[in-house]
Amino acid sequence: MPTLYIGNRNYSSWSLRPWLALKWAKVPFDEVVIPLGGPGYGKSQIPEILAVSPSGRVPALELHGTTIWDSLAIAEWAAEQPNAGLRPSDPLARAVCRSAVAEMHSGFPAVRRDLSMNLRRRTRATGLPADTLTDIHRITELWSDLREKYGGSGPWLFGQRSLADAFYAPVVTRFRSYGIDLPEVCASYSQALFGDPDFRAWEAGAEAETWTIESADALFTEPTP
Ligand SMILES: N[C@@H](CCC(=O)N[C@@H](CS)C(=O)NCC(=O)O)C(=O)O
Repeated sequence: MPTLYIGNRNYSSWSLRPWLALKWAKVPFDEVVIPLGGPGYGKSQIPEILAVSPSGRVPALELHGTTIWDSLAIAEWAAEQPNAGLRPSDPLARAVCRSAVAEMHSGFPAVRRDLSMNLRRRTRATGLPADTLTDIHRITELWSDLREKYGGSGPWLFGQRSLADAFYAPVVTRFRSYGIDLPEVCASYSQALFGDPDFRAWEAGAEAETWTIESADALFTEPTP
């Protein structure tokens, strides 16, 4: 059975993505949580992670003695398993789905910087910089566009659950954590994730964790003057 090494459920957005993809693809796997935030954190030098992931980052999936060490590679592997159903069947829709996933995997640096995933957190972020607002606008435009063009058969971006939903799941939770006002179509899309049984299992795990990362919890604790 494969083993997925992940960071804390409350904070590790890159871990949540392939974890959901594996669950949604119905791939059985063991999981090991390696807490982030201690010595070496932020420098890819956490010794417990280096012992299982050559990049010094989680997630990593160990499979028959081989390691897959990136969220997208693991999610792609999950999508390739029989009957995974994580990609639209139409080739053009599939290419659009890949574009959405790629844009998330390589983009939105300001949202990642300012709205760090923190599942337990509920606040209202004020005074966000222009580049963060630009990222938020692009994400809501993308979700609205996908829902309108491809979402007809269900509540997800491409109707049925896909890799795109796994990749944007942490962003859905960030908008809730930081009280970002969303257009109706995006608010309603978010409910699909909040009601998903696999996501809820992850969330329950995050709520049960007692580790904290001070730098993440400190975001927006002071009201902006
Ligand atoms: N591009 C990588 C990014 C993985 C990543 O940044 N993981 C974070 C946790 S969410 C990590 O391992 N950080 C350890 C550190 O910063 O030292 C992926 O997509 O898997």
